[in-house]
This record gives sequence, C-alpha cells and structure tokens, in this order.
Amino acid sequence: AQDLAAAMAYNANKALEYGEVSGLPEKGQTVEPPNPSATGSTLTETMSSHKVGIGNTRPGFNPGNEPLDRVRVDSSDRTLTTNQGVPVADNQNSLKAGYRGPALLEDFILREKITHFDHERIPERIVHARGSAAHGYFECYEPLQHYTRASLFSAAGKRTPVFVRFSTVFGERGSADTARDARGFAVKFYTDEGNWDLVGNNIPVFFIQDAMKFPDLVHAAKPEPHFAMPQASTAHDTFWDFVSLMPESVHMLMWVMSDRAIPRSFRMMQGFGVHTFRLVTADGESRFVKFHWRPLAGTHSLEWDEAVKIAGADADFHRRDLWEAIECGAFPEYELGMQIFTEAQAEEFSFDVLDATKIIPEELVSVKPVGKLVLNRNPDNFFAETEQVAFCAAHIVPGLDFSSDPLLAGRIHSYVDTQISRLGGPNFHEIPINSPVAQVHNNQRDGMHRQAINRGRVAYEPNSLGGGCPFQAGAAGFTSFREPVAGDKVRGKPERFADHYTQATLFWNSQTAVEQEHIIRAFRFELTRVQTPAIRERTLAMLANVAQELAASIAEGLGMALPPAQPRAMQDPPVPEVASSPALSLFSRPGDGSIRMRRIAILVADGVSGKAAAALHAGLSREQAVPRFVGARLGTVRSADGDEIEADITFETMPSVLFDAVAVPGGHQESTALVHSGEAIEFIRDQYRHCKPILVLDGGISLIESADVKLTLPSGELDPGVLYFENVNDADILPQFIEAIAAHRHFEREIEPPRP
Ligand code: HDE
Repeated sequence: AQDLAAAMAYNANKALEYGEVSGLPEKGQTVEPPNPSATGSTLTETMSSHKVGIGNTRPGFNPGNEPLDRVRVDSSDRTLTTNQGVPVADNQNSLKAGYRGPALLEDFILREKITHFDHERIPERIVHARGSAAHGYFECYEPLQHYTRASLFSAAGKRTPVFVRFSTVFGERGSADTARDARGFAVKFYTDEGNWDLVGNNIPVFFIQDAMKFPDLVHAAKPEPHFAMPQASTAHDTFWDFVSLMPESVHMLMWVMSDRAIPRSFRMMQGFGVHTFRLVTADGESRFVKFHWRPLAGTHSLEWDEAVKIAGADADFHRRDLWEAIECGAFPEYELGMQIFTEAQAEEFSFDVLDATKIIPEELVSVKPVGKLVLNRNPDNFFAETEQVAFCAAHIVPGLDFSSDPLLAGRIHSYVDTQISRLGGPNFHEIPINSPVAQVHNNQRDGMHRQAINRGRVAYEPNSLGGGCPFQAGAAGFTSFREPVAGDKVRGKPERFADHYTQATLFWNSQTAVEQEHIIRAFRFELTRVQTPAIRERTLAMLANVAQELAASIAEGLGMALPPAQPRAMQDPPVPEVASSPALSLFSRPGDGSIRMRRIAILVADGVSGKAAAALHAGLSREQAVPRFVGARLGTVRSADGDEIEADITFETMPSVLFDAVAVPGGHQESTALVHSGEAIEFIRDQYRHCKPILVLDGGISLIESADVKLTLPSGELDPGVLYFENVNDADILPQFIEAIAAHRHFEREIEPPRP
C-alpha cells in the first residue's frame, strides 16, 4: 500500500506540471474573445457553462491542452485488447484450420498485431539521432521587461515547464554515448505564449557560417557512403578532407578536439544558443543576445582512453547517468545566462556577431544570469517523448526574435521540414510531447494523423459566421522586430567572416597546459586514422595558422614535417580585443563542490575491514554520491570484523572506467586477496591513469603498490588525489576523500600514454 501511495504521489506531481497552467492561463496572458456569444459555434453547448467536461466546456477551451495524463496508459489490472478495444482471449496462438492446418486470413488479431509491429520504426533524426531527455522547469530570477516582453521572463520565481533533449550529433540512434562529438542541448519551453525551442549545442560555435554548407558538412562527417563506416566518429578521410578545405571550421575543430567533446555527463556540460538572437521589449526596442547554459555541477570531462573503454563497458553511459540522477532526486541544474548587447556595440567588435563561428568573449560582454533550469522527471516512454519530440529553431515567442545569421536562416526552415518526413505529416505539433500548453486556435485543418476535432463550419478568416474568431492578437501577438534592411540581392559573405583563425588562436591560448596536451592528442588520433597523406598535410597547413606549436606537435605525432601555413583568406585580420579568455577553459568552472551522483568503487574481498567499508559507504551516501561494493564475484564477502558484506557488482561487469573514484578499505587477507587479482590491479591502474582520486586505508597499501601507484608526484610533492591513511579510524578520511572527489580529476599526475 505504501508503494502504491508513493507511486500515486509521483503521478499526481506530473499532472500538476501541465495541468494548472494549461487549464487556466493567468489573467492577461491570453486574449479573451470580445464577445463570448460571438464564437458562432453551431454547437451551443460550447457556450453553456464555464465548467470543463464533454458538452460542458468554456469558450475557447481546448481539450488538446489538457494534462498529458489524458494520453498516459497504465495497463495494470486490465485485460489485453486489440487496438479497437476488443478483449483478446488468446495471445499465444494464431487461428488455424485444424491444429496442424494452415493459418486463416480472417485472423484479424494476428494481422493487427503483426501489421502494427511492421510499422513500429520511424526514421531516425538525420543528425542528433542519439539522444536522451528529461522533463523539468525553468525558473526566472527577476523580471526582464526592460529587455524582453517574453512572458517566461516576466516575473521573479515564474516557472515554465520544459522538456530537454541532449544528443550526440553524428552517430546513429544506437551509437555509443561517449563518442568524440559536439552534444546537442535542446530545450523546449512550454511558455504561456506558445512554445519556445532553444535548440543549442554544448559548444558555442559551429563548423560552418552558411546553411548552404550544412548538407555537405553532414555528408562528410557521417559514415562514408560506400561502406557505412566509421560509426559515430569524425576520424576518417571524408570529414578531414572537407574541413581542411573549409578553414571557417577551424575554430569549431579546436573545440571538438578539446575535452568538451567527451563530457563526463550531460549534467556537467555547458550549453549555448550559438547564434545571435534578439530580445524585444513591449515598446519594440531590441538588443542582441547570446544564450548560455551553465551546469551547477561544473564542467567536467572524460579522458579519451576512458571514453573509448566506456563505449564498450556501457554504451548508454550518459543516458544512464541522466536517468539515475533524476531517479535519485539529484536533479541536474543549469543556470541560463544572457550576453546582452546593442547593435552599436556589435559594430565595434573585431568580429561579426552574425557569424556562428565566432564567440563574444566574456571580457567584452559579461554573462547575466537570468534563471535556473531544473530537470526533475524522467520521461515515461522513450519513443512517445524523447523520440517524438520535435525541436524547431523556428519556434519562438513574442519578445524574442532572430538575427540575420545566415546559418540560423537555414535552420528556421530545416527543422519543421524534417519533422514532416520523420514524424509523418504536418500535424506533429499535436503529438502530446510537442503540443503547447498555450491554447492553439487557427484555421489550419486536416492532414495525416489529425487529432483536433475543430468545431463549427468556419475554417477561414475573415469570417462573419464565426464571429471573426479566432481573431488576430494584434499588438499582443508575435511581431517581428522592425529591422531596416537594404542591399543588393547577392550570394556572398560579409568581410569579417573571412577571419577564420583569430578566435581559434584565442581558444588555444585560453587553454591550460593539460587541455592543450589533450587537444594535440585528439588531433593526432583523428589524423592518424585518416588514410590520405595529402589530407593530413592540408590539415596541418591550416592548423599552422592557429598556432605553430600546436601544428608542430601534431605533425611530430604523425611522423610528418610541418608544411608551410595555408594562405589566409584575410591577410590582415582585425586585432582581437583579448588575447586569452580564461572562461574558455573547462577548468574555469569546477562546480559547486558537491559529489552528488559520483560513482565510487569500494573494493571488497574476504578479510576487508568491514567497519571502514561500511563507514565509507554511509559517509559517501550522505553526500548523495553512489558508492558500490565491487568484488571479484557477486555474493557475500566476510569482513575481518566477522560481518558480511554483499558485493554489488564485479570488476568484470563494472570496470574502473565507470567509476569516478576508488577506495581500498584495508584489512589483512583482503589486501592479499586483491593483490593476487589481476582485475583489481588493472582497476587501480586505470583509476590512476585517468587521474581519479584513490583512497587507501591500512593494509590496502599493498594493492596500491602492486599497481605501481605512487603517493608522491614526480616533483616529490604528495599527490593530492592519492590519499593513504594507516589508521582506519582517522577522522580526516571522509572529508579529505570528498574534497578529492569534488575536484574530479588530479591532472598533476597525468601519465598519458601510461608508463611501462
Ligand atoms: Fe541542427 N538539425 N541544423 N544544429 N540540431 C537537427 O532537426 C540543421 C545546427 C541541433 O534533440 C535536425 O529534428 C541545419 C546548429 C540540435 O531533437 C535538422 C543546420 C546547432 C538538434 C537540423 C543546423 C544545431 C538538431 C535533425 C545549419 C546548434 C537535435 C533532426 C543550417 C545551435 C534536436 C531534427 C533534438 C537537429 C538541421 C545547425 C543544434 C535536420 C540545416 C548550429 C541540438 O533539422
């Protein structure tokens, strides 16, 4: 009964999220019909009452906007039926003429079942096919009317429901989560003035400047068409062939070769709207804006060696992490920030703000925090929600507007268009996950899979038979910013678009030594896989314009001489405002110091110090971390104190790369047992190689020594990430371990490639 009560509370919560908002929009947020009797329905019950219900609706009421609960299905305690609701007596056997006779064509039950099954799949997204999503809300910090009339920013504390989908870009739907790639960060805000989709990435720039090149980019990056390889990887000839001929991609390449492209978790990466957008006030004043998402957990990434091994150990690594965090109540949180600037300011910048391959350094325009995003509910059904959600760069609400970024222009077209073939028609906005919380009233009709049952005989405007409804919202509705435009009809680009290298160099100069080393290794990896020497050479010639030392280090790793730099499209690029921008380093955002949802392995074997293991487990759990007893096999381990510990998982099923830290709780036989386990030694070695925190107590030291882990760094200083305590009762153990885990990685010791 308790379980049932908990389950019901959970569901009730879901109804609340959409229910209240959709049933009764706040006063002043929708436009009332001028005269209720003017809706002109031939169905008089529409007008009869303000109570909701069939034949009892209030004017303008649209049951399509009711809570999603109306489409949720719970089959507990129900009999099996056909799609027509006919109870099915036997779901095991088809209808035959005699037990050994032929199957009969009249078996509508078998035919319905097989036919539906035959059509279960829909095309995957052309890009961003692999994704994971969650529900949540956005909460506004303060009213922003001074900048925008967008209703979601109208009041402090105002909450707007959201659905967020994270994705990789180039892999297919079933590809591994940890591929080197940009990540999509798409947010659907169900605002009370319609849906706004902020369809961003975790990298603030893009490969190309003009939508005209998007199909080429995607064709070059996807598996090569003759043999459909490689999956979810840009490490192949066609990709590098294309980008090395397109120097405008070099800034994005720097980001994609950095650890940004192998995040530790969706909870630990930034998001960006990429393009310049507009904020528009009620008075029609406009400023430019760039959108930023900042994770409260900080920005953290994997090491490449780890990413590769995780792909085999758990291809769903990021999906699982997001799911588990939400199930555990450790809700992922991000802050929305805006870089707001005027057109006059933009004129002064050394770069063009309409160029999606450029950032605005935070030194020039600071990021103003405006609200918080909290992801607090997992979808009920992957297909119905995560797969069918349709994000569109064209979905925008009053108070926001586009800029003339030529990449954005193509996106405004592409997203709606692609849904029509992916979701099978023009009514995809009626799929529950896509339907707005705001009411939908217009004269669009029919089409495949239409759900709405529009009443009355009027489906045109102007009309008198319907009392003129639905009527135009006038100034209350979406109005495009009155941007003066003039110019010849041309195919071409503004001049400053030709400066391809300045910001790639800025990015390079803003990285720490560790990050630079990782970037070099990533380029070496990708280019080593490229088979055509001329493509390697051309890429090096391009990179020589970014930084000589970068290109030279990559060349050395490829066993090639550094070729002369490629001629630049712009000979004398404008002098950049800043030479380095610390905010571009991943390490500039360590996070809130919490260790929520970090996975920690506590190695156990017979003879382990049970007291220490239990204390660690309890202490880490209190911090909302996820400790796991890892052993050579499942079952019971007998501790030195005589207690029994259940191993949660084994070395084989959850190898080292799936954990953020390891603890060896010590004890006598335990250390001997583990010392003789090749798997335990490999486990520790990988933790050490990937710069993760290692805690060793008492006799556990022998295992650490067998794994060649040093307590000191080559400099002679103690490694802050390897903690050794002789006394298992030392009060400093937990606080120090937690601090080391919160720091995420201890790159001081980095030994990549590993020493013999
Ligand atoms: Fe997309 N992009 N894109 N894109 N994009 C799609 O839409 C497209 C671009 C982004 O979780 C597609 O529904 C064009 C930039 C995300 O469902 C498609 C151009 C940015 C997602 C499409 C771009 C993005 C998509 C494929 C250049 C970062 C996944 C399926 C003009 C700001 C959304 C779909 C989700 C998905 C077109 C460039 C982000 C084909 C034509 C720049 C996060 O419509």
